[in-house]
Amino acid sequence: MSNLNRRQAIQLLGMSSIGYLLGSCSNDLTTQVGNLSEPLNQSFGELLVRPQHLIPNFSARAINPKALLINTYDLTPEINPINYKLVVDGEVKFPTELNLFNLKKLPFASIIMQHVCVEGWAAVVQWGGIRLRDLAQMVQPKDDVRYVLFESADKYTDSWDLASAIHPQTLLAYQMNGQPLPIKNGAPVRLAAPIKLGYKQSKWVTKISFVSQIPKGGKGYWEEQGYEWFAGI
Ligand SMILES: Nc1nc2c(c(=O)[nH]1)N[C@H]1C(S)=C(S)[C@@H](COP(=O)(O)O)O[C@H]1N2
Ligand SMILES: [Mo]
Repeated sequence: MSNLNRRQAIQLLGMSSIGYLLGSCSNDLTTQVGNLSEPLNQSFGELLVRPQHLIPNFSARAINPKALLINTYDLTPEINPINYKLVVDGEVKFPTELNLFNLKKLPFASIIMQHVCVEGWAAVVQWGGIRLRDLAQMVQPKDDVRYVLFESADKYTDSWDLASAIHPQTLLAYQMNGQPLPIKNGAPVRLAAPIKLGYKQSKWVTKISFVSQIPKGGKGYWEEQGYEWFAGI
C-alpha cells in the first residue's frame, strides 16, 4: 500500500482503521522501505532539488486543542530556555550549537496538520517554528548521509530517513496553536510533521545528528520495541 493510499484510507475510514492499517501494512512497508532505491539512495543535494509532495493544511477551524492528549513515556524534563542549546552534528560540514535566540532567526514556518497517535487518537494542531530543511542547509550534510537521529531531554530517541526530515513541512516547532509551545508538549522545541505518526514527533529535542548509518539499537525508543520505523502517514 503506498503512503498516499494509506493517508487517503486513514482520512476516509477514520481513526478505527489505524490499528488495522498498521497491522496489515507495516510488514509490507518495512520491506518496501528496506528495498527502496529511492529516497534512501539519494544524497542531501539530490533530495533538495527533488520536488516533495505537500500535504494540504487543515483549516484553522478544525483545530481542537482538547483533542491533543499528552503522551510522554516517562517524566517531563525540565529545560531552562535560557541555557537551552540544540546540538546539530554528525556527518556534516559545519556542525553547530544553537541557542533559542539563534534558532528563531531562521525563517518562521507554520502548518495546520493532523497529529495521529497509534494509541487511537488524533488531533488537528497548528505548529509554528523552523524548517528542519533550513537547519540542514546550515550544517550541510555530507553526500553519504541518509538518516537523521534525534535525542531528547527525557532520553527519548528517534531516527528518520533524510528525505522525510528535509520535507518542507517537517518543522522544529516552538509554537502550538498560536501560543508558545507548552512544556508538556515539548518546549523549547519539538518535531512536527504531517507525514509521520505521533511517535516520530520527538519532543524536547536537544540533539540532531545527520548520519550515514543508524547505529545498532538506535532506531528509536518505540522502534526498538517493534514499532514500524518509517511510520509514514
Ligand atoms: N521526547 C519525547 N517525545 C515524544 C514522546 C515521548 O514520550 N518523549 N511521545 C511521542 C508520542 S507517542 C506522541 S503521540 C507525541 C505526543 O505529543 P503530545 O504529548 O504533544 O500530544 O509525542 C511523541 N514524542
Ligand atoms: Mo503516540
